[in-house]
Amino acid sequence: VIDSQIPIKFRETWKKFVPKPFETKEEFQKIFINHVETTLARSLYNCDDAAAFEATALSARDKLISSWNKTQQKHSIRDPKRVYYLSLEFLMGRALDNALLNTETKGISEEGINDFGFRMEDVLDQEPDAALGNGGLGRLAACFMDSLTSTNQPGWGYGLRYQYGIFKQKIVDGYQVEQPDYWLTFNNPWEIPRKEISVDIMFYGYVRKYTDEVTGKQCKTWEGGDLIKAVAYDFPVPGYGTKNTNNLRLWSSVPTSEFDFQKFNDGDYESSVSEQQKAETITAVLYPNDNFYSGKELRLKQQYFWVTASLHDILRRFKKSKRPWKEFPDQVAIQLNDTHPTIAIVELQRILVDLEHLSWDEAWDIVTKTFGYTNHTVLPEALEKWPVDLFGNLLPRHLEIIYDINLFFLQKVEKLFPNDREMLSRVSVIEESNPRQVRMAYLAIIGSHKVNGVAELHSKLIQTSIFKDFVKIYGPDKFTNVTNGITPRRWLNQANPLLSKLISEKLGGYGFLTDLDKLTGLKKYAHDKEFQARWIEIKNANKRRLADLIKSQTGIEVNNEALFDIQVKRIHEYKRQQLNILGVVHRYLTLKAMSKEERSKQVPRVVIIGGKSAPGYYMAKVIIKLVTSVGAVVNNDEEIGDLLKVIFIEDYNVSKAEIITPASDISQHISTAGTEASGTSNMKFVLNGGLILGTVDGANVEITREIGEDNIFLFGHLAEDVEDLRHKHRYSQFEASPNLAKVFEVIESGMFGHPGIFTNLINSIRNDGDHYLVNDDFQSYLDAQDLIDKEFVDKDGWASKSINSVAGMGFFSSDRAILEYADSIWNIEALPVEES
Ligand code: T68
Repeated sequence: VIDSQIPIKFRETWKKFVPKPFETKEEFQKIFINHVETTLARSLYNCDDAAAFEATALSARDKLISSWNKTQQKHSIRDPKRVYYLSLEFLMGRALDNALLNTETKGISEEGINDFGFRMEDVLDQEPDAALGNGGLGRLAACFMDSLTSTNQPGWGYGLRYQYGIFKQKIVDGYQVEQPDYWLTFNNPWEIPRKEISVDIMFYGYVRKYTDEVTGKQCKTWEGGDLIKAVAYDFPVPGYGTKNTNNLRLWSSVPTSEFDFQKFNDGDYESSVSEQQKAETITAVLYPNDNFYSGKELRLKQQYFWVTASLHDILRRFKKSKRPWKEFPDQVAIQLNDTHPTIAIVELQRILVDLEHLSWDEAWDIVTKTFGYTNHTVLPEALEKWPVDLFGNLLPRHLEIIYDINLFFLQKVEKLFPNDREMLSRVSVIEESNPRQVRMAYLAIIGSHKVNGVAELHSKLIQTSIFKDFVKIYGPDKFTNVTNGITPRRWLNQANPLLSKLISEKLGGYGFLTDLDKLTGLKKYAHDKEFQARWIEIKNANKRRLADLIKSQTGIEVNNEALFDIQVKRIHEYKRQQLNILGVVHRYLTLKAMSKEERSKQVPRVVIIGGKSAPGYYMAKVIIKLVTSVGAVVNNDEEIGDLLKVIFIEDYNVSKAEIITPASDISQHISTAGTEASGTSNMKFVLNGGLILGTVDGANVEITREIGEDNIFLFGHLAEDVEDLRHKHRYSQFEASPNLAKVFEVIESGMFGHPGIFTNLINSIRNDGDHYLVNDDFQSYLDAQDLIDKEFVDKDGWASKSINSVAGMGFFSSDRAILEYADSIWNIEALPVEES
């Protein structure tokens, strides 16, 4: 066998025996049993739900691998320009239901396992979530993988294979407690270990100067550091309505064999084990912060490890084509999901200059044409800055290159703005603080050809605030917007099969799942009584499904007739769960003050809040405690009964979101204006027929435009007012809105437990400048809630709002977002693998 290829004369035989993916129930059953009996070494006497899950997943995987192979073969032959999506987080959730639905084999496989006495629901429930992300950013990457494949884009994702995903949240005595999420306890049927694909990654070491013997040029090389090996694990990403299957490649760290061997020879067994442990820690655990930067060396190691392994892989693929380096940007687009992979810009420049010996300018031209950078936040505490010393110690050559990139950049700025000294220090990649810091966002802008925000308002904000100097320097064309989206496959078809089916009946098939604009066809049914009735019945069924989950997790029975009011997302002061729960206390006080007669006229509510706090985020943890404490009082107040329930959903994650999202009447997206870059759960809730209570922030603005302002409950100050309000707080006395003052009073009276627990939370609003404008927006929030109560009574009116909203959601498909990236940033084209 030459060049690892089977000789031509044997290929016909080979092709004859290439496994055929299952198409019928019987073929599925055959493969399923084959996996139970051989892969799992079990039998019909020894096959529980867990084994059934594994065998079903392996059967689905076989099917995916066969289309994965075809896709990769086609890409190898045609060698199109590809995009590489670099993300430290991929919040994929469960894969089995998605794989079966996307390959349109759920029906036959369900019948297949039913014959053996299994229920699909129980089997799907065996799968642990792949929770390799924190929140919106990681879930966006997962939706983008689905859309890349479903729109046939040649593209791969690159990330890290953490052994521990985001922690599991337990509520103990009303407080959040974290438990490790070791998600790899059982075999992971979805991953294909590629132990043969490995890259040695260096850390620390020093820079050596030398003169090139051939050219006589002064060169630099980085050497003498510790080596750690990255090995590849591949995850097939199924698309819907296509034979394409893309790849998500996650890297795992292991010790280099060289290192081991030497230690072993020296008889130093113990320390060879400690090397092993050191290597494994790099990809051991996901950092559990959302929208917060913490400058830990291990985090920088993760970033460099991942980026370098990925770039190495990308370059190897490019080199096979034997094209000249200047064609690299015609073949490769790399998207930076936030600043986490920014070091890729420096690493590529280093490879091209130090190892491939291109001139600085040639190399830099290639680099800047290759990268695009997506910004996900304007919050100052979330912007990555690395202390120069820490950086230079771990990556000495990279720090030098950053200095050079910065020098050339500042020279350019000086030419453009010769009299503006301040500008130079404002835009320098190095912040002259103590300690000095490397500003990763600035480096990402300088090294990319396009910078985008994730919703219109956010993209406008970054251009006028944190990056405004860069707009002056580069002109407006470098900055653009690509509004986020969500995949309708998971977030409608999978999460809400009943609604998906009803829509397909009306629109003549499931074409809307790949062309979401087709939903406009629902408009004409918005006032159709019969359709409204079915619409409402589906919402009720989804509410019952959530009520069952609540019952099983908390023991609390909720009234299905009640208005389900949901806020699920990471707990963060800027997302303002405190506003929600303070509003709940106000509602409780109002109900308590009513006569029985008045009470009987009120709309019952179930307030559902869920989400994780970063383990070290004190104030977010206090907010959780307030929610659970209010729940403990309200839920046991017999006078109130079903009129108000307050539920905290423990351990909110992707698979719970699939139950929760279809069940809302109202969901809350109430961030302080200008702080939530986009939000994506807002899109998920509306797509599932829930209405929104929200601020004029992030993608809420565009959702309003698409569905009509009569179909959304907006409140609060605008982003343009925020700066003035904060300024005012610094110089004038706090004036509590009377309703908020009352709420503070009862919390301080001890109604919800020892008031000391909540002192700091109340003080952050009353005494410390109310940075998130809780007080400023409080009355407006209560007014919006009153309006909701009023409108909810009119069931048909509400249903028509809901139908019209869904009809307007086409724009928020992540397919649309991916096509915008493909067109305006990546310059790539779809390459479908035809039916064979
Ligand atoms: C979110 N960001 C935005 N960050 O908050 C949200 N941060 O508005 C937006 O819709 C979403 O990104 C997608 O664009 C995050 O989720 C993080 O999780 C994160 C992780 C590490 C460090 C900083």
